[in-house]
Amino acid sequence: MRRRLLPLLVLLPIVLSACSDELAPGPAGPGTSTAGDNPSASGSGSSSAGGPAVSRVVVDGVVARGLDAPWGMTFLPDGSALVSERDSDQVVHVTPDGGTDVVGQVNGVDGSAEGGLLGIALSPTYSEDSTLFAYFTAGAENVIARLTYDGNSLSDQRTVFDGIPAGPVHNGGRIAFGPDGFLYVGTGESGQTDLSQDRNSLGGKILRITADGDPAPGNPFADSPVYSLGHRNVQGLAWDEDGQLWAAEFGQNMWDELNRIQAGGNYGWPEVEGRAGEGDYIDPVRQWSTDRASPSGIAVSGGSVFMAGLRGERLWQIPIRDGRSSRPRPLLAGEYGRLRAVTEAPDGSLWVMTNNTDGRGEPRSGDDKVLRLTLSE
Ligand SMILES: [Ca+2]
Repeated sequence: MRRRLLPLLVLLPIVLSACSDELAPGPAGPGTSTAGDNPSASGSGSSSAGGPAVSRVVVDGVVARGLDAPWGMTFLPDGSALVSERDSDQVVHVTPDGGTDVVGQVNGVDGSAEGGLLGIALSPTYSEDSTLFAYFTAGAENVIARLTYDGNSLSDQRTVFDGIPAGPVHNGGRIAFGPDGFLYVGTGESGQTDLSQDRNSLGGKILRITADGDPAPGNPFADSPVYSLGHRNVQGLAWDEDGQLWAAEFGQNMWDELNRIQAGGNYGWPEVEGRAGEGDYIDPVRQWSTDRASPSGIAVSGGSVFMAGLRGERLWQIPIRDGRSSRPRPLLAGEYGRLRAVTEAPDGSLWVMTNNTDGRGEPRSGDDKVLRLTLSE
């Protein structure tokens, strides 16, 4: 079993607080100066878009308990889910009635701090190919492997994509299949900020690839997996009902971002953080001070983006309509601690994963948990 870097974090809180996205909120931490739960709207694409389609969000219970630093989640057709554990390298099958069974381990995971076994995504043609994709840190790089999940256990692991820069921080890690059937990958700049504007680096990007790891046809730059650039650390990817991709990323010490992604778009990092109003870079649709969000996973459901916050310890609901957003609303604030991911279940409920056992939170009884939320108008 690999050792985590908790002792290092304890010894070096000041150094790491300047570069880590995922630290729990603390006194005099960065980004604590803004007032209230009033995230800033950007100048364009963010005016009132009417009332939220979903106005009632209710915690309908705890689906699962006892997970160890869970990170990624993907649903099976039967309404159960697979969950990845960052530090144990295990994949856990979670059933709606509370069952948790380890179905296997991903081989070759070698990461420290924010690295490890990160995002997982079921093939959109799972019923035919029984395939699961996993993004993980393998030493100096992050890679994507495909594995067979036959309903009981994992096997036949094969790396299909590699060379994504890795580090103790900013590993990105979310993977998700888009409505076009291609795999989208949120990466981080691994602490090397100059990678984000370098089109030849895979760091600080959103990538779009085939299931075999090739650049997807129609990508904005010839023979490149790069779909958008100028990102810092993308861990949230989701599509709305119009097929528009939304992405969340961590800011450094000022502004976390929710972006509406355009192919070939440049989102500014490290030249700008948050809304800049400079024509060369696409501004975020919404931004938050980092202590109010530090966003990891996102989902779109019922006309809203839902965004899980680590340091912010809340789930943000951002109503969207026709690509525009209206005033975000904080949910679950402080009630369950750090939140790592949110995913829409086949039955329309939202499963929200806590993240208090990753060495940076304060585990509560039963942590980490998967919560089930129901939405209604
Ligand atoms: Ca930006």
